[in-house]
Amino acid sequence: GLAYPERLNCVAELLDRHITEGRGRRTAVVAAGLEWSYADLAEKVNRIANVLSRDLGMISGNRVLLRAGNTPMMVAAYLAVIKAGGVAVATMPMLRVGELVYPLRKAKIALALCDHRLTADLEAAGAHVPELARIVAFGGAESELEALMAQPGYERFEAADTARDDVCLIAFTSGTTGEPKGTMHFHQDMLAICDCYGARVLKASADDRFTGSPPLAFTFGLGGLVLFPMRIGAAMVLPEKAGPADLIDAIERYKVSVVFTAPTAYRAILDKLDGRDISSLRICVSAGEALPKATFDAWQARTGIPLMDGIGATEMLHIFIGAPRDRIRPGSTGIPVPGYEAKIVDEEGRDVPDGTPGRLAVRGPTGCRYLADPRQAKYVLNGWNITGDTYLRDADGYFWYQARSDDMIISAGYNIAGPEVEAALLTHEAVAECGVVGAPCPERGQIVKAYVVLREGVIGDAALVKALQEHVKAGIAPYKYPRAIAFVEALPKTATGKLQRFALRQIAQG
Ligand code: 3SK
Repeated sequence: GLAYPERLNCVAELLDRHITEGRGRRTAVVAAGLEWSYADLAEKVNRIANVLSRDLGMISGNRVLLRAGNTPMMVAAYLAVIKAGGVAVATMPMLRVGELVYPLRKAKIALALCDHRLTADLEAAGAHVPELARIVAFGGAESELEALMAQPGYERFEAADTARDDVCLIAFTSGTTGEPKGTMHFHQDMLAICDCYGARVLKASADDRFTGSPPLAFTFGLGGLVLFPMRIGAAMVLPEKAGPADLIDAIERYKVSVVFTAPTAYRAILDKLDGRDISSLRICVSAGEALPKATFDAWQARTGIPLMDGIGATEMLHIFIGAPRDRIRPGSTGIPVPGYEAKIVDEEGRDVPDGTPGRLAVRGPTGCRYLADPRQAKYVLNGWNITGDTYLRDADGYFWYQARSDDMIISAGYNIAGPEVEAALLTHEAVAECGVVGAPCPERGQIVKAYVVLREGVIGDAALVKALQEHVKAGIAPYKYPRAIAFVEALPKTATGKLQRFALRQIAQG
C-alpha cells in the first residue's frame, strides 16, 4: 500500500530529494537552447518560491493561477507555488479572455504568474474579476519575475510544512460537456500517480528522456512530462511547439525514449516519418481519447513498439486503466492500474455482469473532489467516481471502450458507438481524421453521420462517400455504417486536442 508521512510537501520528494541524495547534476529539463540539471531546476524553484512568499505576499493555501505553454519556467513556477504551500491553478495557454474569466472567478484568484507573451488576454479577463490583484510576467529577458528572482539570498527555500492531504493543485476539466469543473488534488496524489501508474505500468528508468504534446495545464501532461520523470530522476524534454513534426524533431534531436501523446498525434507522426530516426523511442503512451486499433496496428508495424493505451481523468489526476507492455491486448484499454479498482455500472449505479456495456466507475488513491460544485453528488457515488464513458469488462478483467456515454447513437433501435464507426473509417487510406455523431432523422430517430477530414490530395466526391460506406460495412456490422458523410477541413477540438463531439452534434442538428 501507499503510506505517505502525515507531513508531506510533494516537491521535497519529487525534486529536493535528488539534490540531497547526490543526483543534483543529472539532467532534469531540456528545451531549445537550454539544459537544466536537477540542481539548476531546484534553484529556480527556490527563487520563485522566495518571490512568492517574500515579495508577492503568498501564504500557504493561497491559489496562484499559472498561464504558459510547456516551458521550463512553467515547470519551475508550478513546483515553486506548491513548494511554498500554495495551490497551483494552471490554465491552458490557448484559453482566451472569455474562457479565463471562469477559472479566475471560480478559484478566486488574486495572483497570477503568466508567460510574458500571454499577458494580454489575462489582463483583459482580469478586468472582469476585481479580486485578481496582481499578474507577474515571466519568461522574457525583461520580465518582472526574473528580476525579482535575482535578489540575493533567494537561492534557498525551505519547503512549506504541508500535510499530505493539503490541496496543492486545482485542475479544470476541459469541458467536453457543460461548464469546466475544478478538481482538487493533494500533495500525496502527486506522488501516488507516480507510484501506481509510473512505477507499476509505465516502468521507465532514470536514463529515460520523456516528451509529449499535452499541455502542462492538463494533468495528462503534468504527470507524463513532469511528475513521472522527476519521481525517478529522469529528464523531461519540452519542445516549444507540440505538433507532430515538433515531436519528431524533439525525439530525433534529444534521443527521447518515452512519449505521451494522443492517438491522433501518433497517426500524424506516422505520416511524417520518412527519413527520420526515432529509434531512441521505447515507450509510447496513448491517452486523452480512445485508441483505434488501426492506429495501434499501424504504429506497431512501423516502429515495432506497442502503443500503451490508457484512460485517465482530470478528476483522478492521471491514468487509472492501462496495461503494462507485456500484458497489452490490442483494442482494449487495459486493466486497472495497481492501487485502483474499476467496474461497470448501470444508470442507477448498480454493478452489471461482465460483457455488458455500462458506465465506467473507478476509485483509488487519487479521487474526485470538485471545487464548490453540486455536480459532486452526481459524479461521485459511495466513493466511486462515475465517469462519462461507456465500457465493458470482459471475463479476463480487461476493459473495452465503447463510447462516451453521450456518444451512443440510437438509430432505428440499434445502439451504435460513434467511436467504433470512427475506428472503422480510419482504416480507409483516404481518411486522416473523423468524428461520428447522431443526426436527427424522422424515420430512424437518429442516423449515423460522419464528418471526415481527408488526407492531402484526396477528393471528397460521391464515389468516395459510397466507397467509405462500403468500407465500414465490410469492417463492422453493416447497420452501423454512416448514412451521411460530410467532408470537412478540420474537426472541432478542445484545448487539449480532444474531439468535441457535442460541437459536431450541434452541427448535425442543423
Ligand atoms: O484520458 C484522459 O483524458 C486523461 C485525463 C487526465 C489525465 C490523464 C489522462 C490520460
